Amino acid sequence: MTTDTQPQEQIDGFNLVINALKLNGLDTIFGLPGIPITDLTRKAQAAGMRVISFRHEQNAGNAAAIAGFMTQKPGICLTVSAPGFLNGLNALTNATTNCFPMILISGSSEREIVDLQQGDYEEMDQLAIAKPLCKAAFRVLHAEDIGIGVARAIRAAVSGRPGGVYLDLPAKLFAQTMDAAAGRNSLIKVVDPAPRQIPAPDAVNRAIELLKGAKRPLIVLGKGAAYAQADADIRALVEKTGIPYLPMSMAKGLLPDTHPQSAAAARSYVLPEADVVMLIGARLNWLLSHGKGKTWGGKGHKAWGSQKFVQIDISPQEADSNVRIDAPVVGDIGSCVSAMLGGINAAGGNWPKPSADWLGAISERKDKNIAKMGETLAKNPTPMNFHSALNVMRDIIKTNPDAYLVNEGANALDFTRSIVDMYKPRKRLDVGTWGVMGIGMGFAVAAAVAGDGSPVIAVEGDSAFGFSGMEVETICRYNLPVCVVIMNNNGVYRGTDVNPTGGPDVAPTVFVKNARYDKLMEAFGGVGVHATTPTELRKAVEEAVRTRKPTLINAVIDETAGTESGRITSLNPTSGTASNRNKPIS
Ligand code: OXT
Ligand code: ADP
Ligand code: MG
Repeated sequence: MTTDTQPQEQIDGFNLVINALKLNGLDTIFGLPGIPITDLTRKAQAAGMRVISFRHEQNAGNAAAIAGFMTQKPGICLTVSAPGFLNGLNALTNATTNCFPMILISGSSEREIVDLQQGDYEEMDQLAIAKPLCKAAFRVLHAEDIGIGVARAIRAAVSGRPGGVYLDLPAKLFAQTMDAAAGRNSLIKVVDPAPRQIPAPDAVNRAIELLKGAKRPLIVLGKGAAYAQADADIRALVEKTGIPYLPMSMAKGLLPDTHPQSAAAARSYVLPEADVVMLIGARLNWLLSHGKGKTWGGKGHKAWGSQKFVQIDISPQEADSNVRIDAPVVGDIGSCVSAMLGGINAAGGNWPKPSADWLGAISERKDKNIAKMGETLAKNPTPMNFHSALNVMRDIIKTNPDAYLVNEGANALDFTRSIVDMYKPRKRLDVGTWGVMGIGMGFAVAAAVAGDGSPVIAVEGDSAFGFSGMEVETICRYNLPVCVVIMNNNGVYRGTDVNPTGGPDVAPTVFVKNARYDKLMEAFGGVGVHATTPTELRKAVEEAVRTRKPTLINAVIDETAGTESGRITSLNPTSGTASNRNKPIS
């Protein structure tokens, strides 16, 4: 018999956080334990959540970010206070820059001590530091507010333009208890976390009219289009209009790269020549040369100043950020593309297909570039170079189109992007908007854990790999089907720089020559392979894909093969002139 004097069932902060996440279908935590969140990781695992423990928080954060991109659910990264929080913050900021939804949850020190700056263990005003670097930041002080805090974080991460959210949970919160029934009742299952945003019909009509009048239209697909998971409608829009399209790096595979309308192999031709460009989930930032300048023809080019832009984007502030947008269509890509399709279908057989001249000219450029690349790929030089190694990766992805391809580096990135065709959406995961090194192993782990079960191949520059390389232990620990291929050219961009003073230090871009990265994988029980020829590389990657064993292949690349900064040499302040690169400041 129950009496008033019997203690009520209690629930603590730990369990409220776990239950709030689980209630919202967030069943995986990428993190790194320690004070004050060690028990949170233990209890989360005990409660059936997948807890993936990393060796550095930045990698856990990158995993959470890309899991968010792949699933449209915010990826969860969990860190300790101050230093752990700061390690995670890099990934949170990168996620926000890339419009990936994630929530960084960090334990923090006692508010009273932090605010009086009395020197607590790992003292830091984390909320204030996170605020300018992410989309939203919240702190929860009372157990009864945990449900609200988690709900707000979820909504902020995935609604509108997705991004990173910081959730600050002070140590004291976890031990707070409250009545269990009231606690359960305080949790919120978020209804419609990313509400559709229907575009205004007049905006859709304006865009359709502009496209209809185009002589040389072009569609640019960005990673926002990949994120939106409106794959079938986007394909229908491209195919029904017959408009050539250019995929940005992480939109490769949204339509297969072998699609006849892909203009990827004629990039430098189509950007300046198009008269109407429709951007779908792509910003006119540096990756598109801000929509102006030489890439777009520049002054003197016949199209200069007369190009028109349609931009489909969920952010109303994106339009006009770099050039005039003549027809902004604001809404979620699924709704916008479906509305555009409505207008195109209404036109029926009257929809004007792009002129044969335009399509013919693109085909000509494409064929030329593809033939040129074919010739280069057919060569088999000794030592192996980027092309002969990536020719192998190109075949592997062709026969395993479901595999995820993680990619970072400079030459290792740029060559892979243009050589390795993608066939399925959201399979190419790379350095994104910031061109940031260090996403490699975090992305690879997330693709293996939060993806569709397909194997993961990470093509890494040797420098790029170094930023997250210790996570090969994580890959082995969880026995993930990840095959890391290191394009080892002995350094950043190439391995041939010399110290002009003749002193004992090597040049800043050069690493230990002939390093055996494969041994690193072997140290943790994975498979390590040293590959010096395309045949050895092919055999090793095929074996890794077949067995799904954690594998690292040290692909030895000609150290003279790379170029400064890959394809973005022009962004270097001392651009191009190798001769003045070594000169000291006088
Ligand atoms: O039309 P044209 O004729 O121009 O031809 C184009 C296409 O039409 C054609 N193409 C094709 N031809 C035939 N067939 C097919 N299928 C085909 N597809 C395309 O090919 C060309 C090129 O096409 P693309 O690539 O589409 O066009 P383009 O002009 O290159 O596009 C422009 C861009 C800007 C969109 C593109 O270049 C791009 O996306 N670039 C991204 C670049 C980027 O983000 N780079 C990474 C940063 S570099 C630097 O910052 C690095 N750091 C510093 C650092 C960083 N980043 N982060 C942190 C935390 N710390 C430090 C470091 C340390 S890189 C780096 C490490 C480098 O060393 P590694 O050892 O890791 O790497 P290696 O260089 O390998 O040694
Ligand atoms: P890329 O680097 O591939 O060119 P960007 O990251 O520059 O792509 O651009 C992505 C754009 O997509 C952002 O402006 C973002 O607001 C937009 N976006 C992201 N998700 C959606 C969505 N579901 N609906 C509409 N726009 C979206
Ligand atoms: Mg290198």
